[in-house]
Amino acid sequence: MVKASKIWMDGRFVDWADANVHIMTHTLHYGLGVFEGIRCYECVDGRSAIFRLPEHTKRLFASAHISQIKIPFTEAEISEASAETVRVNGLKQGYIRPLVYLGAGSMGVYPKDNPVRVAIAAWQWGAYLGEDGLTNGIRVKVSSFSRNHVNSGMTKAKIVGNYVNSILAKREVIAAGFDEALLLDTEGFVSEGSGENIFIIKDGAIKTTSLTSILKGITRDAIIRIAHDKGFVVTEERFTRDELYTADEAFFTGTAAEITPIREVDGRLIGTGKPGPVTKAVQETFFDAVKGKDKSYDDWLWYI
Ligand code: PPE
Repeated sequence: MVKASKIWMDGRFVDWADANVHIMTHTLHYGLGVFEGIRCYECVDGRSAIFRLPEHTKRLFASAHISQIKIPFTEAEISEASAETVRVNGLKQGYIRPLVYLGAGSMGVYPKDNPVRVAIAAWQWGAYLGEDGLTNGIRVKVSSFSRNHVNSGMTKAKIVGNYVNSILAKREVIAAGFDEALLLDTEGFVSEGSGENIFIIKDGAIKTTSLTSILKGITRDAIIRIAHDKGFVVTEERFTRDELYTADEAFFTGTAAEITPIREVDGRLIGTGKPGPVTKAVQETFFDAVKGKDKSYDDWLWYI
């Protein structure tokens, strides 16, 4: 990670080196906190734009609502602070990480009087699954760990502790020589990657998983709109791992992962084993959109 110089903490900027928390921070012990991941891109006209900032802020507040955490700032304040964090660090492009957590106070799982604290960091972050992955696709393995059951982890909330599930899966598949993990839900249907939603293409039709056990990805939503604009039919429904094995194309979507083609799953090539035409078309439009090149998606950009 390339360090930036300042981090926003509870309403003011502090130096990167001083952005510390007390060891009795409740979230550190028990995992109840919520966060976002947002990208800022350098546009073709030289300006910088944050991709779908209000939607990310809204999801942060929804995650907090699910977690019964009251954020002591308004959505407008958090959006503005996110933009300001990019500005003060002089970043043309980068990744923004708002984090809401429970500070030191009560111990034990019941956070009786713990203060709600908010931090926003931003840093340079390249291709999450590698430049080669973006271009040529990645090798994926279905993890032996299931995605959190919908009644144990709240999968619509981007809760800190939910990511234990993702880390277990990711470590397992990296150790087995793969690039990314795919998790199935507790009934055995395809759910999502450790930090990505998934799409498959078969005979020109696009399918993505329904909103059951997944995070409602903002990139997923963007791809659905882009695909519709290109005249594709997109269905949202559960599918099985063998439907994925026999797809013509597949790709992951996520803020960090952007649009990453999947070239192999569990040792089986997807289609030709190279990114297919539909994947390449939506990926290209996505990058044109985030960089302000395709003006039909300008409503997604928050210029700073
Ligand atoms: N599912 C999960 C579990 C997930 O964490 C993400 C984002 C997505 C789907 C895609 O959501 P969206 O970014 O709104 O399209 N994962 C974030 C964290 C990655 C990390 O390693 O940190 C991200 O992409 O920013």
